[in-house]
Amino acid sequence: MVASKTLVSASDFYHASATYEQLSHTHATSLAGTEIRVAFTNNALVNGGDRNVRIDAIAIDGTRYESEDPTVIGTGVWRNGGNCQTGTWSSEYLHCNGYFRYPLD
Ligand SMILES: [Ca+2]
Ligand SMILES: [Ca+2]
Repeated sequence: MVASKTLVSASDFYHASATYEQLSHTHATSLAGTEIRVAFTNNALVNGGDRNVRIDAIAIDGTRYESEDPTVIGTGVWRNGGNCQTGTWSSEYLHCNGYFRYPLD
């Protein structure tokens, strides 16, 4: 089963400050699965600034999953001066369109 929900729009999260914003979503139905993905879909250069997103962690039913956990796969993480790549980078940042894939246990 695939379920998706847009939590923020581009205008919501373009912050100059370094504060975190807590976002929440309650799904209308019960979900089951082995992973959850949080995607960054509007990467851009805006007035010379690079739009990125930092995700500290997600929490599902009280269980916290850190983005930098070595089991989390990131598909839009800038690495070693190259392009955004897929891997287990222990990063909280998505620099390009992509997603974090959190394994659920
Ligand atoms: Ca974290
Ligand atoms: Ca970017």
